[in-house]
This record gives sequence, C-alpha cells and structure tokens, in this order.
Amino acid sequence: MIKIVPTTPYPDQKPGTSGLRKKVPQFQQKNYAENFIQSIFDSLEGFDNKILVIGGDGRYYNREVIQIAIKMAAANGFGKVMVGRGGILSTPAASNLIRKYGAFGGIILSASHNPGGPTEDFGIKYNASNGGPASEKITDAIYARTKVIDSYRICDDPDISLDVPGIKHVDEMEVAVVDPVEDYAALMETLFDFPAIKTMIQSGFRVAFDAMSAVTGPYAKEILENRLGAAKGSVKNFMPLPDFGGHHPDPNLVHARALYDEMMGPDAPDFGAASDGDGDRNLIIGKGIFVTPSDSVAMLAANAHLAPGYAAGLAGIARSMPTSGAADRVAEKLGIGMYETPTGWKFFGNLLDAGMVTICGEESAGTGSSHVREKDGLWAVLLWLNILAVRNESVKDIVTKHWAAFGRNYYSRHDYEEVDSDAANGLVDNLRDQLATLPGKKFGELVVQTADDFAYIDPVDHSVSKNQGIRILFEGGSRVVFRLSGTGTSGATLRVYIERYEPDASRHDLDTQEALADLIAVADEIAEITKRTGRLKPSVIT
Ligand code: VG1
Ligand code: CO
Repeated sequence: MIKIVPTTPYPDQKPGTSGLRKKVPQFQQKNYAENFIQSIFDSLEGFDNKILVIGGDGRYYNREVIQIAIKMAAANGFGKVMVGRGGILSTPAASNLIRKYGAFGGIILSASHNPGGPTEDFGIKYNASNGGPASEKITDAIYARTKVIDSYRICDDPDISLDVPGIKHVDEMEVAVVDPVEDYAALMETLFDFPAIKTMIQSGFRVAFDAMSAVTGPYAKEILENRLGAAKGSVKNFMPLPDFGGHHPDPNLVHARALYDEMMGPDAPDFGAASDGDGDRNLIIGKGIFVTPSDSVAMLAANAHLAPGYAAGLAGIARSMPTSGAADRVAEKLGIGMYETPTGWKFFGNLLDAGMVTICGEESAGTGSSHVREKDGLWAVLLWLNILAVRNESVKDIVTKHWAAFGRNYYSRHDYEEVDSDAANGLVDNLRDQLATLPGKKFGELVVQTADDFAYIDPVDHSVSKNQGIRILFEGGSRVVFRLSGTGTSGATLRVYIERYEPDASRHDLDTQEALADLIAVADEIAEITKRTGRLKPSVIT
C-alpha cells in the first residue's frame, strides 16, 4: 500500500561534484535519505511506468537505502526497477544498464573513493536517461526541492530479497534482480579484442589488479581471470566489503601502496591496476613505472584505434580543466576537437551525446569513452591491455616513446585534506582578489602570463558554469590550479594542481616533484597555503 509520509526539510542536501555525500550517521537521520530520493523524483517528469536502475558499491548502509529507494520508486509510479544482485552495481555498469534497457534513469548509491563503514561515508546520486550523472540544471532543482519538501511517497511492502536473481514485485511495480556483471562484461567484449589479450596472457604476461575490497572485485574476477585467463589470484581484494576492509578505496599511490610497491619490486608483474569504491576510477602501473592519470588519457587516446571498438578513430577528446594538457597534443596531432570542461563527469555528457568526443578523462584517475556516460575503471584497464597486446611492448616503452613524440607534461596534484573550511574559503577568496594584478608578475624565473577563475560555456546547450577553479598560467606553458573539493564530507579539501611541459627528451626522466619544485614553491607563495592552513605539506600527493 502507498503511504504519504509528512517530513521536514534538511538544509544541507546540496549535491556536490558527484551527488550527495555525507557521513552515514547523517544519512541515518529520520527521513534523510527519503527526503533526498523524493526530491530527485519531484525534480523529474515523465517517468510513469518507466524503468529505474538502482545499485551501489556495496558500502555500509547500501542495502537499507536500496530497499527504501525501491519502495519509493513503486510509490512514485515507476513501472519497473532493475537492481543488481546483492544491491551491487559499479557506477559504469549502472550507466550501461540505463542505456541498454532504455531506463528513465538510475540511482547510484556510493561515496566512490571515500571510506565506508558505520561512521564513514555514504552517497546518493541520480543519473539521467543517457546513463550519465544528472546535469547541474537537475541537481540544482533537486537541491531547491530538498529545501521545501514536506512529504514523501513510499510503499509499506516488506523488503525484497536482493540475493536471488529474478522478477519480484513491490505493490504493482516489477523488480528485476539482475546479475551485476553480465551486461557489463558483454559490453567490454564488443569493444576489445579479448582473444588477443588472452593470447598475450597465455604467453606469460602477468597482471595484478587490486579491487580494494570494493565493487570491481566481481567484475575483475569474471573478466580478467575467467574470460581472459589471468592466473587465479591476479585479482586481489576481490570481495566487496561494507567497510572496504577499513581502507580508503582510492586507487592512488598512497592508498594503493601495496600494488605500487609490488610493481616497483624485483618480481613485478607486467601490468598493475586498481579501481575505486564504485569502479569508475583506474590506477595504471607498468613494471617499474607509474602512469599518471593525465598521461594515461593521452596515451589511451593516441592508441585507441588499436582496439576494435575504436578502430574508426576518435571524434574528439575532452578533459577536465585541471587535467594536464598531454591529451591536447594528441588531439592536435590527430586533428580532432579538444574540449576543456569543469571537474566532474557530468560535464562530458553533452559532448558525448552530441558525438563531439569519444574519449574523456580527468586527472583524478578517471578515464572513459562514449560506451557509457561515466568514467570506467575496468574499461581503461582493458584498453591498456588491448594496446599492449597489439603493440607487444612494455608499458614503460609505450610511455617513454609517447613522451619522446609529444613531450612530457610533468604533473602532480597536492591535496590538503580536512582543512578548516573558513581558512580554505579565505585562501580561495584571496587568490580571486589577486587575479587582476598577477599577470606580468615575476616569481624567480617564472612570469605569470594570465590568471583567471575558470568558467565553462557548454558548447551544446550553452549553459554557463562559473567559479570552477583558479588558474595561474606562466609563460612557457607551466601552470598551477587551485580548487576546493566537492566530494569531501568533513572540513574542506584544497587541491593544488601543478604542471610543467618539457619537450626535451633528455629531460624526461626527472623526479616529478623535483621537476615541479619551483612551481610548488610559487603556489605556496601566491596562495599562502602554509600560512592560512597551518599545513607544512600536503596530506596526499598524486
Ligand atoms: C573528485 C575529482 C573529480 C571527480 C570526482 C568524482 O572531485 O577531483 O575529478 O570527477 O571526485 O569522482 P572533487 O570535487 O573532490 O575534486 V568519484 O570516483 O569520487 O565519483
Ligand atoms: Co568513483
């Protein structure tokens, strides 16, 4: 039976870079999840009798919110819900289901790379019928609705069993519990040359994949071990755990340190990779060489035509503004369009839908293509493997040859986590105040060419997104970028992105932090990071 339950608004349900993310206890407040889900439905039109896809990364509180979302979908008039078995769907797999089955949209429960558990993070985001994260127009409408919501609709049916695939019902609505992996794995087989990768692996090529006790475990096991023949045990930490084993499921050099150490060790496999909580990020490490995400986007774009799904070439490339310019050089050489967007995958959706770009990437270990409308960790792994199988060279060879051909963009991101919010906002305000006077200023050898607060005009729908990050560009092409994270759940996180272009191949094997040392010092001087945050060094360097 459908119930209409009175409720009162929460003031803090503004979606960030990728949906609403809060600590679990905040989500456990009375009606907190219900308010947000009803606000999503209230901001949409025309979903009567349509399909809604629901799934999450398996983190703590996932199953509870999935039951709520299913019963609310039934009470709001959806015709059918597709939910992954066990409540599991990686973010790219959910995007694929929405597209493949013509769903109206999807609700993805995840706080991505943030830790999980009873006192850690949870998140909810809405994806539209193209399979991609809701546009700012929709997220703004959802937020506006959360501020005035006074009731929500829910069926008072008992919980459905999520563990056995098949068709069930909640009130009049059908619920299909589906295998989370099958459709996704089938899509990957259409894009990549599985037989060629399999042959490479059979000839002794070794792979190590760290699923970080998060959602990609079942996907990686099925694809890498079962279908591609990687040795049992190649996929590590493959059981999705509600608390990710107490770790941050963030595939960077800090949190995926064990994999990094293995790949730098004497008996390193040929290829190492990891993904994050919800399966949309990727870390790529070759034997003895870490590939920065910005470089990875560029190298994947330069070689994508070697995989069957991209044999016809690329329509264009898009990258988020803080991502290095390495991909720009590839686009230039290929003679295709290059687009620079704000941070967050939602900004790629229009470009992909319009057929203007094929490959997109972010410096935060996000790479993807037009096959879905999310970044996709395993996709990036498989494209790398496909390229390695065709070129029959090591990751290191591919990387060094790429740098020799295009030049190297030394690149690093410094994160200052859980900084006092007022201090962080003050720092950004202070930077903004300096924008007009910075051009022409000299800092040692470095001369500021331009400085601005990045604004984006979407070339498809002409919507404008302002205040997307402070950019300081120096003569010669080096730059530092500052922005505050929109995915954290406590205090503020300051991200500083540092980049220098080096065309000279004899200078391509410097240590990254050393190659960027003067820019790092200038970033601190201009932004007064130490003075304002009290931090002597970043919490995470990627
Ligand atoms: C971060 C990354 C951004 C990414 C976003 C969501 O956002 O910088 O590139 O799109 O996370 O990724 P922010 O606002 O914290 O910098 V995920 O894998 O957390 O969904
Ligand atoms: Co993620």
